[in-house]
Amino acid sequence: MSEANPNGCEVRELDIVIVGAGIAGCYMLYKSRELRLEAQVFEAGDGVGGTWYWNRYPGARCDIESMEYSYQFDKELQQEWEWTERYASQPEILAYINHVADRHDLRKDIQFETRVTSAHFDEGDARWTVETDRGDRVRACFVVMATGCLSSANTPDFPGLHDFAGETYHTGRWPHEGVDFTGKRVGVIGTGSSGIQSIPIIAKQAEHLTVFQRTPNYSVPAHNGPLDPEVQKRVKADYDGLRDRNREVPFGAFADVEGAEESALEASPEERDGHYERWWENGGLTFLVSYGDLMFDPAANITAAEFAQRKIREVVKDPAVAELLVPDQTIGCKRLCADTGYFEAYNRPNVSLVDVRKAPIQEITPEGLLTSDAEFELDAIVFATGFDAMTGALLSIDIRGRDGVSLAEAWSEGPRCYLGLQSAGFPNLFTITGPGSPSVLSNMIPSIEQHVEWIADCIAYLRANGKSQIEATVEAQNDWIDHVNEVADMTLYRGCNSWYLGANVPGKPQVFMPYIGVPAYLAKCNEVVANGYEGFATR
Ligand code: FAD
Ligand code: N01
Repeated sequence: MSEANPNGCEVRELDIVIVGAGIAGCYMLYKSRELRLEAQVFEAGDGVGGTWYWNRYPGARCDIESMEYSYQFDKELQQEWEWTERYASQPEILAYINHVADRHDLRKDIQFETRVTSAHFDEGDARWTVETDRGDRVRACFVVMATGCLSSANTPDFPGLHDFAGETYHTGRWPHEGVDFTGKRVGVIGTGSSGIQSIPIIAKQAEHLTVFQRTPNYSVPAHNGPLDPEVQKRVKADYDGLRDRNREVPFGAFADVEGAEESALEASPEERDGHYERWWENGGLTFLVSYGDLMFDPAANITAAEFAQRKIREVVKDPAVAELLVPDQTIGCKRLCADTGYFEAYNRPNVSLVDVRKAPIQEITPEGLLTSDAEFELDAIVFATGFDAMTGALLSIDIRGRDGVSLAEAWSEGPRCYLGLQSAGFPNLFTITGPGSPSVLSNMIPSIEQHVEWIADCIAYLRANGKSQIEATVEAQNDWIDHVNEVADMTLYRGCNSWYLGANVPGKPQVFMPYIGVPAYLAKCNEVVANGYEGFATR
């Protein structure tokens, strides 16, 4: 069945519309085809890959080891693919996703360079009408938002930004042809993971690099390097076993790195330092599981924080610069970073650090940047200022559910979701890694796969049972949000101005968004299904 849209074109009737062609959207398309659904993906970029398509800044790579940061649904691919480094670089991950798209012939159902602008639910026939910035208008039973948790770039609205005479870049919107900073005076604003990965590389190229830091961050050396063929062989010999073990640990990764259950406070200071030293040498995010209570007990956390602070003071030669770089917050409550030569970069004569917490950025001038106590002449500014995380991409689409209520209205005091999969009042609309799911507090590819499979199973269930609609109930959603908050309150995650809380975007409601703990979450999702989609109303 079809009708004419306002442009006189035919309105296509589909089973499912998928928004986004990152890791989530690509797999959702694959699963939709398995269910023989007529599917269409819309993607704003001109290629697949999402995060790995957009974030092409120098030094971009994953900080979950490549053998674990990968799809598991295609068992042959998992055996065939050879990662070259312990932590894969952005070009390698992008090549991997492109390979997946080719291998499964995904592109023919993806419309690139097309941004979805609205999705409206029609209660009369229980269909969503989806519109794009290219004038497409399609109708579908189901809509899956695979729009990404970290896809909506956040560029602070500094006065004068548009009058800057030099070049500006955002790490999450990096030019495909790359950028040559040779001979340039470069400013980087932001010292989160993107800043920490790119600063050492930009420092080597630029004539002078000025880093504008608001909050200093903890970072553990990644100790990246070529992937040991023996590690690759061992993992591949029991890949499913590793994936299963990862489902039983809180972050959904590192199951084979034996995290300690005991308290940091049980060890003597000498034992503790030796212990931390070994974890520091192991490198990366696993430092946070070196003791069992680092994210639960402030006194335990301080021991790890002080160790990491000491490391900064040991590396950075100028004591005043070192003090500026030493964080004063709980370690881990902002996302821990993994770096290659980050603190060492500040020992270079062409790198300087500016504290914009003390003297905030006032404006961008045509020649550079003005803080409340100095002016800096710059040829290029890099915004490593992060994302409107978890809700930004969803709320930039005009989504309207039952009774014409918009998602923006429903989420005006912060996102409200049941299991991060659905929001009450928006039937048949699913979110992949939505707020209230482990998402950004987990190894995201397995979390994405679990969501895609849950959604596909749900659609299959509806069809098998002659039902056409599913919607989270308000009660189940409220109970789940209370539970998300109770769990967060048992930890130290709320203790700083992180993007997990929305604190990085002025005016955003501050609500702790991700769910902490993969195993409990998986058990809940399975229980909901076993109880006939408990907490959801079907009709
Ligand atoms: P995305 O990859 O963000 O894809 C979403 C897609 O939707 C994008 O292509 C976007 O263009 C498209 N889109 C959004 N809105 C619209 C619209 N309205 N219309 C059309 N298209 C739209 N996670 C880890 O677990 N481990 C890591 O090591 C790790 N490293 C990371 C490094 C960086 C630099 C960043 C930014 C994130 C990292 N992440 C990491 C998180 C990463 O985002 C996820 O692991 C994963 O790639 C998300 O995939 P996705 O498909 O859900 O979303
Ligand atoms: O963004 P961020 P990101 N004035 O929000 C500063 C993933 N990721 O792109 O902390 C001055 O962490 C802001 O300061 P403050 C990962 O999940 C992973 O770096 O808000 N400064 C902060 O320093 C990560 O957590 C990798 O005070 C301003 C920085 O900008 C997530 O993506 C690599 C400012 C933003 O840091 C986001 O990381 C990259 C202002 N007005 C990303 N506004 C891996 O290594 C913001 N800032 C795998």
